[in-house]
Amino acid sequence: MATRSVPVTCPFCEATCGLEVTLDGERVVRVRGDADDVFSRGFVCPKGGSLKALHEDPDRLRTPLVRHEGELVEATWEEAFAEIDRRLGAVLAEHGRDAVAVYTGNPGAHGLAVLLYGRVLLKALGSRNVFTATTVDQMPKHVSSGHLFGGALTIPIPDLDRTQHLLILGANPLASNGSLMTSPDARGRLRRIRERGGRIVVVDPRRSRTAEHADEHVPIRPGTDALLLFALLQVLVEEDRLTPTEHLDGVPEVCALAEPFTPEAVAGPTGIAPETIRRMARELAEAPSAAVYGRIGTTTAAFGTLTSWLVDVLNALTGNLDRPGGAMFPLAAAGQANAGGDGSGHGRAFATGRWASRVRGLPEALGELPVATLADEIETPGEGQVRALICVAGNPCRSTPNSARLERAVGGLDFVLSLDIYRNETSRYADVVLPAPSPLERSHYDLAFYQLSVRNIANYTPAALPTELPQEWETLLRLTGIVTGQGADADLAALDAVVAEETARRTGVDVGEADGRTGPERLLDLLLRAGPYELTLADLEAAPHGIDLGELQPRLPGVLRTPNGRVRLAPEALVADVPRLQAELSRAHEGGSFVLIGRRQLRSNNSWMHNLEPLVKGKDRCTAWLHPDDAARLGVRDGGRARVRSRAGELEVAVEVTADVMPGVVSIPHGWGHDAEGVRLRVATTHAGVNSNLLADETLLDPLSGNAVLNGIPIEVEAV
Ligand SMILES: Nc1nc2c(c(=O)[nH]1)N[C@H]1C(S)=C(S)[C@@H](COP(=O)(O)OP(=O)(O)OC[C@H]3O[C@@H](n4cnc5c(=O)[nH]c(N)nc54)[C@H](O)[C@@H]3O)O[C@H]1N2
Ligand SMILES: Nc1nc2c(c(=O)[nH]1)N[C@H]1C(S)=C(S)[C@@H](COP(=O)(O)OP(=O)(O)OC[C@H]3O[C@@H](n4cnc5c(=O)[nH]c(N)nc54)[C@H](O)[C@@H]3O)O[C@H]1N2
Ligand code: SF4
Ligand SMILES: [Mo]
Repeated sequence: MATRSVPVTCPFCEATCGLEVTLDGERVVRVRGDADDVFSRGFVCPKGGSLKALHEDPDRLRTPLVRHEGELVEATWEEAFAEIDRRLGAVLAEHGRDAVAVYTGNPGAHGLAVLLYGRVLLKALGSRNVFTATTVDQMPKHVSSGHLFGGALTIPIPDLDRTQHLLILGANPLASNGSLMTSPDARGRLRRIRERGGRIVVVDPRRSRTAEHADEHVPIRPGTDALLLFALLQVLVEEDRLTPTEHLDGVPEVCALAEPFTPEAVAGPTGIAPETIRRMARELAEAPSAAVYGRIGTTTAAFGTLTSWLVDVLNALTGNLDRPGGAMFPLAAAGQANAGGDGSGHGRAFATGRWASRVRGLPEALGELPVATLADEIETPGEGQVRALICVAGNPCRSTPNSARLERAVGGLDFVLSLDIYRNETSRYADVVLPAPSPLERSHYDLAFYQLSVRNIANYTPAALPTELPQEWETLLRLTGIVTGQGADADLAALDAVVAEETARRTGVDVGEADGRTGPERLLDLLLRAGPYELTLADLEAAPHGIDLGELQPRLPGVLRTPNGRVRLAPEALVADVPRLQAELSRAHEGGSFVLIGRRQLRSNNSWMHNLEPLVKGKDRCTAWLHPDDAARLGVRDGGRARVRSRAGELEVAVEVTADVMPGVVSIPHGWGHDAEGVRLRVATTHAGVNSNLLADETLLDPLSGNAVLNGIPIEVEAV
């Protein structure tokens, strides 16, 4: 029988790999890496390979669900939208806009629909109670980048393909495939650094797979990376080894701040010997090119924003910011806020805290509030109390701190709407669930992640298969119609035309240029035309395996948007947080106490994709790692069980005894715990695991960004 192959871009992580999907009619024969993809060149990981399993998963929703006499039952789209109009309309009419909270999860960032039309809905809704997975992830990096460079998405990316020295803190690209560093086949790219004589150093409380493949693994006590980075800077200052990049303000100030953080002063809290820190600093300074790179382990931490800042301070003061082989600014083809401008780098001052959360008074950042306070906003009565939740492509009942408390809160809401492809731990509380097409049934362009890429790339792939489901952008527009009082049958074409007009106005391109297109394709065409390469969607359609726009180029100062067009290396907001860090120097560490960290896994994707047999088969991976010395002291055996307790909650978990984790540190992967009642995840429930976010404490935050502390949580451990 005749089969055909079509290229699609994998939407599951930040690597944007090209996949080759072989189809027989509408049946998927196989999925493999697309050897012709200009960026990934055939690389694929187990998750990408399971696209077929996801597409065919019988538990994946194909119709809306509406709660009827307490049960979620299948319904038509008309019934579902009528119910939303009635129930959401009532909450809005009675309690106002802030009574409706929105949570947007991670897959929302990996597709055009939610990126382009989610914001249309948010704007129409006008609620201040906007939450996303960003505050359990990388908000500190956005806030520090906003202060330093004037743009929350102006994030320097390690120039992986040219660097001769890579210092990685709290990232494990061999499992995660890279984050805030779009780099398909991160493993191959890292290997080539060593092959060309470069060096990789990994700072991690755990001997991760990336640490195993590095030149050096430096174990660190969780939550103390900012101390280490300040100490590296202190050594560079003391030894007169600074070679600052141009365009910097605040160099003397930041050097003065480093003074108390000597290697000797930080050795106790970090657990890293002073001579190791001195050697690390010298290697960084002496490398022909170097990039310091920090990720989840450094951002989901109490000093997340300071750590994110110090990563870039070190890059800037070693002359590696904005130079080949250092940390550079990508230039994306579409939608990048820092791409245009007059080249002067001038912009408005970046600010957070334009409003505060009602209950805990936590500052807004990037127009959202910390998800760690969502339960407070639901539980606490008063003007502005949250009474309804719209959850878009997210599973906060597994992915956010003290999820047991959040579940109780969500369970008590007047109305919950979930846009999700599964009935899972969060959508089981919904009154209405609206599904989306499978990734094979929608087009793809990675609007967000090409802005964070190690090469400049543009790749658009159309839907591989037709669908009977509405596209998710249409669903979001329909909801926009509902929250603006137009009812469930608003004219979608008219609404979409308004969105296109608005995009055209913002980008300065005539909307007529994209004639003949609708939906995300029209918006993308406009954004490409307005972009720095002046591409069109037709150009991308003519290049089904992508267009390589070349290696990263220096962009200072034009990439900046600061009031004086210079990098603000010592912004007041960050400087003001340094005394809190300094207090850590004198904090005694109790012997025998434990902290919890996570462990991302190659065959997992946060809290989902656990319903796909190819990814979960084999032995139970949701285990707690415990160091042999700790295990002996506690009387826990390999394969035995432990009870783990924190201020927030407790759980019981199978233990793996391994020297790959530091003494005093316990590592449990997040996103598991699929044995809840009311879910339809028949495979996942048989590999349920435990939910580590029962232990994560919603009161622990990085104050500058509102990001939750998900690594370095104080716990107690005992044998069961
Ligand atoms: N303890 C701990 N917690 C963590 C982390 C950690 O390291 N440790 N990591 C954090 C990070 S980095 C992140 S990003 C968050 C993720 O947090 P969330 O985004 O809340 O969780 P996900 O597990 O990504 O859930 C995604 C949901 O989207 C659904 N989905 C998938 N594709 C689509 C689609 O096309 N359309 C729609 N509508 N739905 C879809 C899935 O079924 C799933 O329910 O978790 C965070 N939580
Ligand atoms: N296979 C797979 N890929 C994924 C995901 C997934 O769930 N599965 N999730 C995607 C998402 S949403 C994201 S945000 C990215 C995240 O991508 P990464 O940031 O690379 O995520 P992790 O693999 O969790 O790596 C974090 C590392 O930090 C270490 N760590 C913990 N605490 C500390 C600390 O205090 N200091 C230091 N220095 N290290 C610490 C952990 O041991 C771990 O090795 O991955 C993405 N890719
Ligand atoms: S690395 Fe990421 S983008 Fe590439 S195949 Fe795997 S999940 Fe997909
Ligand atoms: Mo994430």
